[in-house]
Amino acid sequence: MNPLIIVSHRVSRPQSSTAPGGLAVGVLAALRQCGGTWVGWSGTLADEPASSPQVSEDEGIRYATVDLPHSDFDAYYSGFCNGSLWPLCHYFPERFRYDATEYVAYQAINRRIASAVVSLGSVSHPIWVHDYQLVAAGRYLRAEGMNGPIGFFLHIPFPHVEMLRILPVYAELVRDLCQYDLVGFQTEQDLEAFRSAVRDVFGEEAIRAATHVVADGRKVGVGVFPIGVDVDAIAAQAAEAQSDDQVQRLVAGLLGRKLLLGVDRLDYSKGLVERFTAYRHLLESSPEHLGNITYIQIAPLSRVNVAAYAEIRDALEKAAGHTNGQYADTDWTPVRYLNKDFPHHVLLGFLRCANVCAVTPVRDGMNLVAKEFVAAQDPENPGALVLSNMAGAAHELTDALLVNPYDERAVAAALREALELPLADRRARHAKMLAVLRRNTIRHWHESFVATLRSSSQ
Ligand code: GDG
Repeated sequence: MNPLIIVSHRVSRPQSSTAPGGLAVGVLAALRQCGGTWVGWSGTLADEPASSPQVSEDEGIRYATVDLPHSDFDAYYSGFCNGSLWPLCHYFPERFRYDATEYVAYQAINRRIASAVVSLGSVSHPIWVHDYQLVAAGRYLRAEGMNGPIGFFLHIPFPHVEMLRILPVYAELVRDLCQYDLVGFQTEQDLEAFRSAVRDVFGEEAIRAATHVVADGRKVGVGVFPIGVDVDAIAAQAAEAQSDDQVQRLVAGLLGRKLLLGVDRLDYSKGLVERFTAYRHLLESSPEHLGNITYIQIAPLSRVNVAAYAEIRDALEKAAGHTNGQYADTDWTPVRYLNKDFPHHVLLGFLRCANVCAVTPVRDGMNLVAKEFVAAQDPENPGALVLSNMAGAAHELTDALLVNPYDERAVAAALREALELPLADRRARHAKMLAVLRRNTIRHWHESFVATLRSSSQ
């Protein structure tokens, strides 16, 4: 069986110091289990980068990385990817902007990464392209003669056509997605939204079947593949991390108080400003909790060159300062807001210590932190999960305390309920959520996608 080629914007090695992200966590788990080659950007920019990739091997995984050109990078990454597509897919039209030259740069980078794949010479190997940065790569891979099955998985939400069509080139984007043999989404809602776009571009006759759409006579497989986690590995790492120095320092710093934890890339889609306000409401409305809880928000910086991200950083610093200014005491800091990233096993150790985990994005494809929290908990005395109903994970983790993240008072009430939840209730909810995670692990995610992809071209 031909080994798999995985393609994503950024290749991130297990020991690299690059900013963390859900895609890297998922792709690495898939490659560790089934081997193959990971192709993408090296993280380096150059004036005239070589077109063929640098290939190396590490722990059974082959890495093929290319440098990208200075000239196109900003327009591609800060521009079309994170100024147009990211806000569009997360339903933030007010943050959306469009510049035709950025779209040209997007295509140029997609072509470059596709050429790197082609230069590996494995023309009939199955190729799995990941995420919104590389929608157009499939078109170039086909044009350059790759003749194996080519699949695409979208880690983030797919917007309904009524939102999508504010993008002037939306029809081209939908056509590009229809160049793949299989297009996968996190939830049924995302797939349904994709169908709305295909219907708009290709007409009603394009969407007669559940498992595919027909675009200009081409059959394109479609499916829902919710990303999962490796439950046993997380449980083991989280338990082992209890002896880690950073975890012990965190626990010592709590002085016996309950821990409310949030772990999110610093991004406006993660609902952090709303969550900080909700926490404030909780303190205002529950004097009995004053001095008894500490909210630690870990928010590693991401996309630091995009203006919207600097804005949210400022807003959060103000919000944390405001709450601490009003409520802090000589021996109590109500919110601790950390703009830094930690090794993944340390994070899992933190997640295990949390009494309550707040995962309240205003829109999220899946959200792996919610799943990692459940897997990291001690089943005998588990914490409680407060989860946004706008996260893909809410479709599976229905035994979390589900909230609308915009309803800040309701989030405050859910946080209070989570802090006060009796042990029997916590255990019952946790057992049900763990069972869901065990049915849909990370292995199931990539195996089912790749099996469907391999069969799509037979
Ligand atoms: C995209 C979609 C979808 C977080 N802080 C640190 C760190 N992390 C890890 C977490 C988790 C991952 O990064 C974040 O994953 P999420 O799923 O929460 O979010 P995105 O990065 O936005 O991911 C998302 C995902 O893709 C997968 O399909 O679920 O909806 O937006 O694993 O633990 N890791 C390290 N240090 C940190 O400080 N090492």
